Amino acid sequence: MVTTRIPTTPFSDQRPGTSGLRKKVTVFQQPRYVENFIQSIFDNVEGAQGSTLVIGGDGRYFNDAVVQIAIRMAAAHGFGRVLVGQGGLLSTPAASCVIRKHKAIGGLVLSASHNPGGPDGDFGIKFNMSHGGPAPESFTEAVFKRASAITEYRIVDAPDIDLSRIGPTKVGEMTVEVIDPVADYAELMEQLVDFGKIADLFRSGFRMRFDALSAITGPYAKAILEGRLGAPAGTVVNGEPKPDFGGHHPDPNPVHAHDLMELMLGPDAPDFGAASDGDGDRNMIVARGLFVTPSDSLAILASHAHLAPGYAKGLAGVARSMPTSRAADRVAKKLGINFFETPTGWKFFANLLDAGLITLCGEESAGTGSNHIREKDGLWAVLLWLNILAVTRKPADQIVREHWAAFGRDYYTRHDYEELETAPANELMDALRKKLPALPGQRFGSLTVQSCDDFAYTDPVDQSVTPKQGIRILFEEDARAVFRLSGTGTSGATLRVYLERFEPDTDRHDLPTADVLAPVVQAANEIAEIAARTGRDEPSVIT
Ligand code: VG1
Ligand code: CO
Repeated sequence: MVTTRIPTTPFSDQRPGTSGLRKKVTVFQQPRYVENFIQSIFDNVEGAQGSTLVIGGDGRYFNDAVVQIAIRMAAAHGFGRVLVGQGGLLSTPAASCVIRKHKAIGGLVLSASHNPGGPDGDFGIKFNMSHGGPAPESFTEAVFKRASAITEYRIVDAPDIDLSRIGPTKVGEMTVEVIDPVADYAELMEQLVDFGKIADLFRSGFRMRFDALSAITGPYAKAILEGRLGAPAGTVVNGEPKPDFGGHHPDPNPVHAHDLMELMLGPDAPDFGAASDGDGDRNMIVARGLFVTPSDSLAILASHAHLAPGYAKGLAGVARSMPTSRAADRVAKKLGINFFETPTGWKFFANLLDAGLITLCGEESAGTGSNHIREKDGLWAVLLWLNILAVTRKPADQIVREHWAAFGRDYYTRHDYEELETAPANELMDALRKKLPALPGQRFGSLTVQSCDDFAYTDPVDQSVTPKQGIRILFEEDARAVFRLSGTGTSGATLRVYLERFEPDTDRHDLPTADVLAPVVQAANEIAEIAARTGRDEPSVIT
């Protein structure tokens, strides 16, 4: 087999963001763009010779072409074996599971997650390390550095692999094994949650809808919920992964999963509703008549996890990303376990999980996970909820209300201002940063600023410091506003404003979220001068 060294010149925009490199498909389709980035990753993988590499993606447009390129480049780089999901598919959590189980050196996960797909949509490439989790900043920065100075990439001349057929094929010295994308993952789930009890629940007439949003989780949810747990056929809807996700945002939130929301808030709602995102690592949980915020879901899972076999011994600790509501903190305190607050992005949880400091972690953006892998895991969260419902036999909304009664309720919303021009968005953040020293004590409407800062994180395990991870403003009235710019968008800048207010009084747990948070929204808008600086009166998306 002939390895060819192809001369190339760098692209200046290959710096990975919150979760890998994400760009428009048309950007990735430029000649040498994919190859440059993959070579830059491989050049930073230590010990690649003879090792196992996992490759798979969420099936979006361009997935199949990039899988073939990656296989040919892996052979040229000296990997011994590639494990690739059938059809080039692997959900992000399944990729993490496969990397760990088969002791791979890492994995290429092809996805732009919740971003839209199709020829005019987005594509993405991320690298996961041997622990199964996203590469840390030190690695992604090294990749960027390499990509900025790359002069050649290596590739073998070989025909495309038939990805539809499970089994091994040789590409030069390297073996490519096409694997069932669901099997290893399903086996892991069975060790963590009580399949027998959940099957009993379905047998008792319990009904749910799982909306896969035409993305990767369809095959996983069908195999596990309908295949293994006996949920009636039709429980999983939009279960066929499509290259353009049927034209929708595969983002499981009340806005983009509106069909599910409508069903769950309507008169014919089943007992439980759930959805997942493009690459299967996010989850949305809806009780009958009640959307469960991801922040609440994390807290509820933390306080009930011991009901599932995988967590029966209790939790070592819980971590949440900084903008996630403080609901999980209260659970950790009550349980007397570790608690950590990390920057946005799953990569910051890996060290805590590896060191055994935490067992569960989550983000406000619908990501929840545990130490079973090193990624957030959409279907796992749904299964853990089902386990809890199966053991308690309580309706999901009752579980939520009882949680609020015990711990208080954190009203929570996020305002996203999408596709802003980059310069004014950066200026808004800079201006806000400059204001911080003068803010404490100032009053905005009915709220008074208690403290504020620009969040910097010191990793408790390796002591690495990550500055500028979002500006947080705490009000004396137990409210909080957080501002940060998205690191996953592909056009212009997206400003995310996270707003919350704590309400301990049970009599005030059934108020409309928008009403409770109106003063916080107003204060946040005023402090950051959002309308004046962005020219927007309204956010693009409110979740
Ligand atoms: C967003 C979310 C963040 C999440 C990241 C990747 O990042 O806010 O919580 O970890 O997406 O999720 P940002 O930088 O745009 O706010 V996924 O499911 O898109 O891989
Ligand atoms: Co995702």
